[in-house]
Amino acid sequence: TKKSRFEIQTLTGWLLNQEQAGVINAELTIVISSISMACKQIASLVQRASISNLTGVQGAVNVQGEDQKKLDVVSNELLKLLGIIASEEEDVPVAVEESYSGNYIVVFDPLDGSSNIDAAVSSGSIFGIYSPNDECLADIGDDPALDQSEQRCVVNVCQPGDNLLAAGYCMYSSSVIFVLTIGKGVFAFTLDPMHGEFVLTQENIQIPKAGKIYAFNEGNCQLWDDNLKKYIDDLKDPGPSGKPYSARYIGSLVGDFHRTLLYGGIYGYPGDKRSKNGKLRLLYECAPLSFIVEQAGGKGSDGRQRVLDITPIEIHERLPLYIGSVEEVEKLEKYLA
Ligand code: P6P
Repeated sequence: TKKSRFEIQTLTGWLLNQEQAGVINAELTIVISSISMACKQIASLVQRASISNLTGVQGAVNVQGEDQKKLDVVSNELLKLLGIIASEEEDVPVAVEESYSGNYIVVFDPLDGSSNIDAAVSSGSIFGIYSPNDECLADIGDDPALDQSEQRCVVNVCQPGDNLLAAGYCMYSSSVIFVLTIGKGVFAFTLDPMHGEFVLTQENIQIPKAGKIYAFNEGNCQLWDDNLKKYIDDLKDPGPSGKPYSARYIGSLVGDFHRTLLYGGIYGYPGDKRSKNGKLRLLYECAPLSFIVEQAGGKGSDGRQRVLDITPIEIHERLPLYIGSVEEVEKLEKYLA
């Protein structure tokens, strides 16, 4: 049924309701609202990339050794403007002084899947929000490379995903969708281009308990553990239902995750002989998405343990990730046990 325009709830309105209900405080409302503003700007840059010559590489290499795309750099700068620290595009956390002394730490991947933008395939920004974990300050590392304030940041940033206060992503696809959890369910807001506002389009998203879609890059299968190869082969066996699983993989984590969240199934980026911890980053990819999927009744695992139980040692550390419907992730874990 078509909602009257008075029933349509914007992200801003929804956040204010959560604040009035005491679920979040005014500062967290501002941080999330600011992130959504940055995502709107990134969305318009992504959608006009070919027009404004923002496709292609920046000519620099990030700490990951990856060619920074022009939009990676621009997106990172946009989010940093919000006084945010710990980004995939930064070697060490950028402690923007006023934000550090603030109450929240935001970790983010400013533009995941940016290599897809030149072909107009979905991409996305991923973020997680922590409060500074004061007891961490007691054991500040003594890495001479970091000055005192950065040391405090590094120690503060390395918290288990269970400490997340909020997490979300903005997917830049056929529509721009801001997905958010503040610990009480998962909500999706679609950008209405007519008004430039994110409007609530899905409440309390629940991932199906099972789903017959798997998203793995099978091009790497020669590098995989034999048990994992057996798991994937068994998905292809039609079995009594007469229907094998479907393979869907767009090579963009946010797009593959969002489809898994709504349709069910499993996304996996395994460790392999070349990179035992796989490719994805624990702090700003695996943990925020695992918080979201658990809030939607799903599961995020490294194949053996719950992602949200793991405390990062280093901010860019990688982790194998298997995430999606509980039954699908648990089935995989049995093969890897
Ligand atoms: P591969 C994009 O570079 C990314 O970080 C994720 O968005 C995506 O799921 C994965 O890497 C794709 O990696 O090795 O399959 O091309």
